[in-house]
Amino acid sequence: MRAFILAAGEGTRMWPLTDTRPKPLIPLANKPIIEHILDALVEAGIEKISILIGYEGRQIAERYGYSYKGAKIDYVYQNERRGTGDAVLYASKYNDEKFLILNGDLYFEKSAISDILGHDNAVLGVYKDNAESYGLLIGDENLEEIREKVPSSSGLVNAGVYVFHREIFEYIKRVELSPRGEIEFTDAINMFVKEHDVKIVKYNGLWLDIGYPWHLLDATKAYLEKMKCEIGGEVEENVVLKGKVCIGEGTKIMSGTYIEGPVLIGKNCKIGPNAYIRPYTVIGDDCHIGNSSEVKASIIMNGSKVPHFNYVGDSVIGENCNLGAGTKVANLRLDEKNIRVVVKDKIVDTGRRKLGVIMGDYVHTGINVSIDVGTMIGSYAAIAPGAKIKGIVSTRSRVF
Ligand code: TTP
Repeated sequence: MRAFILAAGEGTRMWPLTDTRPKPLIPLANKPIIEHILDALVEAGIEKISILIGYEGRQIAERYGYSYKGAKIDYVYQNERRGTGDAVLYASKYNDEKFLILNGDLYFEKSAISDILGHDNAVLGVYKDNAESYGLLIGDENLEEIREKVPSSSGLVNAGVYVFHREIFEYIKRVELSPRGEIEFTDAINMFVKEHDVKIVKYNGLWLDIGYPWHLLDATKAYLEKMKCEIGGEVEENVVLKGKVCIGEGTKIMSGTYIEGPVLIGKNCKIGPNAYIRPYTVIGDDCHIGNSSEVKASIIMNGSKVPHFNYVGDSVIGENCNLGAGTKVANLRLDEKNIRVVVKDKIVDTGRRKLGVIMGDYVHTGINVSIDVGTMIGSYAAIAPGAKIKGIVSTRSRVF
């Protein structure tokens, strides 16, 4: 069966991490989200993969080319972003009878694919205690309706993985624009279920969706808990590694460093001397965490440096950033209330008491910069020594 991956969204809520890359290329545990999907597809025996690309889509095509671990890949360009239904309709150019359709911004295991493949028309469902921000699957064995954002609900929700016969395209063509002005795939499914059986396939494995940047921290935590581990690299004397600590080839962990797993460290990094890395941290390739720097439950992407006397907690640091000596990140409000941030001009409660900074790529801070809770810093920003920053720092800006 052909897999059709929807990877053309703009991921605006993920700013600043989507400043420089499409959302499917954001790394989860040092591997782009879409690569986890490609791996699951190949492991489940899928041989034809089509990827719908749009925003910054060239990066996806350049990275994966025309084959991946034996599967053939091709790309379709979505000219205009008109909604998920419109996105799925681009698959109609292929002659296949049936399609496996997947959102390109989710993490799931191979069993999600193998569970659903045998069906004719089916939607994958995953259980959520708090289902109100998802599409609730109404029905028992057969789907009766996907109901969006039902307050105080729990149950199986739409996991963004579907199998549909090509007849679904006719239903998408009949969908009217939703209140937010988009052609919604779920509207087409709700019409389709009135005339066809659509199975609800329950999936019990790990399923992680990432809508806002801080969801990447939650997804990382869940992923690291299940991760299997290898220690490559070089570990000097007087290093303490507690619990599950995965270390990539060419990485050097220097004396006096204390690491509490689960922690994942990529290739060719320099850690220490005397660094402290706390649970649920992921460090990419070619990073440096230096003397007296502490990193807690954070993601440090490829090529970034946290080199001297830094504290980074509950934060995402993009690629190729450099923190000046003594730059520190606050991750807890004094009143310990939930941290709220502005996303697309609206205040959003992150639901987290602890959140540090979300930093795009190529950000540089001078010495002793103080970054307040929930600060979002656009890519290529430069922050002068001693600055105190909070709120939103625009892409490419200079802060004095
Ligand atoms: P959404 O989460 O609705 O959109 P998005 O990823 O652009 O995020 P944001 O709201 O932050 O801007 O998309 C669900 C999936 O469908 C996701 O994998 C992206 C994909 N998609 C397309 O490929 N084309 C589209 O036109 C839309 C709306 C989504």
